[in-house]
Amino acid sequence: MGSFKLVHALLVAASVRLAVAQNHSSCTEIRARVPWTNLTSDEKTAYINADLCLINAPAKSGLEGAVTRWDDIQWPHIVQSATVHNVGAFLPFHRYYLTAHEHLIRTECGYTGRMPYWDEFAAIGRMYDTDMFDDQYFGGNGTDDGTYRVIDGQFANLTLRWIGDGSVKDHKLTRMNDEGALNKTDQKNIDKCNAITNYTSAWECWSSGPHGAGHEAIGGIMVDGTLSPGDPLFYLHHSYLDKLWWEWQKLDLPNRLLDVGGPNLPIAGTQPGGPSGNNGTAVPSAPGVPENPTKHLGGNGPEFTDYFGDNGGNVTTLNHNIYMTNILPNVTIGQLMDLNSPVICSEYY
Ligand SMILES: *[C@@H]1O[C@H](CO)[C@@H](O)[C@H](O)[C@H]1NC(C)=O
Ligand SMILES: *[C@@H]1O[C@H](CO)[C@@H](O)[C@H](O)[C@H]1NC(C)=O
Ligand SMILES: *[C@@H]1O[C@H](CO)[C@@H](O)[C@H](O)[C@H]1NC(C)=O
Ligand SMILES: *[C@@H]1O[C@H](CO)[C@@H](O)[C@H](O)[C@H]1NC(C)=O
Ligand SMILES: *[C@@H]1O[C@H](CO)[C@@H](O)[C@H](O)[C@H]1NC(C)=O
Ligand SMILES: *[C@@H]1O[C@H](CO)[C@@H](O)[C@H](O)[C@H]1NC(C)=O
Ligand SMILES: *[C@@H]1O[C@H](CO)[C@@H](O)[C@H](O)[C@H]1NC(C)=O
Ligand SMILES: *[C@@H]1O[C@H](CO)[C@@H](O)[C@H](O)[C@H]1NC(C)=O
Ligand SMILES: *[C@@H]1O[C@H](CO)[C@@H](O)[C@H](O)[C@H]1NC(C)=O
Ligand SMILES: [Cu+2]
Repeated sequence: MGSFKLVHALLVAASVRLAVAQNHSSCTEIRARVPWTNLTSDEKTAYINADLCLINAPAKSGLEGAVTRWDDIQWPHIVQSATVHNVGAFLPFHRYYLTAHEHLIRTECGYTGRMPYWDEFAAIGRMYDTDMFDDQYFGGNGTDDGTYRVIDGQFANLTLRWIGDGSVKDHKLTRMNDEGALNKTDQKNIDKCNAITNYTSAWECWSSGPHGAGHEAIGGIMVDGTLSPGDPLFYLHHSYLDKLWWEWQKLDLPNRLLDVGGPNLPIAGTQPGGPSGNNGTAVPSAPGVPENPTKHLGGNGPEFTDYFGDNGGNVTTLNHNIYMTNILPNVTIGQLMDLNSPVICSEYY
């Protein structure tokens, strides 16, 4: 087959896949997202079991080094680490990433309940007034023996594989709780971000404020910018952050369904692997996190920039391509702006 024909066949195959996926999620019934504490105990158990199902299922991605389906779902975040953080696509990418995880637990692990988020605002000053960290659910803090390994709960001794450069080095799930970090999502910080009337400044407000709250309150793997989805709590935290963005959008919905912006390449020096972040200096690892390689994946390689779709510019647009490896089809940011529209089809309560 000539190369033109091959490309054409690939494009046809891609567009058919996209159509099927969109038909599949035509959004006849909007799915609810509720605080973890509002799930019924049956839903809580089913949700934990669905994540365990991914953890125990063999990888399907074909990636060298991937052993489980949990490794597969961590991969989109690793392979694009420098392309989806410190950029305008930060929030849209993570919105779609939540849906990718939801898609896997529903279609491959039989989860039928509501999706939980961690209500971090409600947890300020009483982080442990919840059953979330109990033995039957996510488990608690890491050990105090200097390894910070999680040794209780349903994810005790969970083995993770990827490190930041996409190579494999087995390590255990770690946590190092810092309850005070939840204050980064207090009323003052939420009000500050909500007072901003353009996305270009608002995304930075969440990124530098409330985003840190849940990551740092849990600690360990959760504070590693690349590897954090290794902790099942990641999805509950990012769902809370996504809710903050959606609540801001709803303050002026018609305009904010169309408002994106910000750089489409990481701000220089903010991310290893980014345009000038990759200056040969390894970012020091947080305690309990595997050694952080100098070079993270993503950034400004042609395999990413050719597909940005931002009309050749350096500003993130609605046309920007969001990539979920082979878990869900590529979509544009425009398709992710409305939480109630077919691709996400969800609402926060
Ligand atoms: C998707 O749904 C539309 C409208 O119902 C239909 O015309 C189309 O053939 C479907 N596409 C696929 C790939 O099933
Ligand atoms: C969690 O563990 C870390 C490190 O072992 C420790 O500094 C911190 O105080 C612990 N937090 C709680 C709430 O026990
Ligand atoms: C986790 O590993 C520790 C140390 O190897 C071991 O003592 C403990 O029994 C393990 N826990 C589970 C639930 O596997
Ligand atoms: C966080 O807020 C709580 C409740 O308002 C307060 O008790 C605590 O001292 C604050 N912690 C930090 C680190 O600011
Ligand atoms: C966006 O909002 C920020 C903060 O309110 C403001 O400083 C900036 O000028 C605004 N940018 C545009 C393009 O309106
Ligand atoms: C895009 O590039 C122009 C020209 O170099 C620069 O003025 C602008 O600040 C850049 N925008 C972003 C979001 O990086
Ligand atoms: C390299 O970048 C890091 C941030 O990623 C910065 O802290 C460091 O100072 C830079 N080093 C040099 C030599 O520019
Ligand atoms: C999806 O996006 C990725 C990276 O941005 C690109 O490499 C890939 O070819 C795209 N896939 C399709 C089917 O367009
Ligand atoms: C969650 O539970 C709280 C406390 O019982 C209740 O006030 C709230 O309405 C519930 N929310 C949902 C979405 O069920
Ligand atoms: Cu992330």
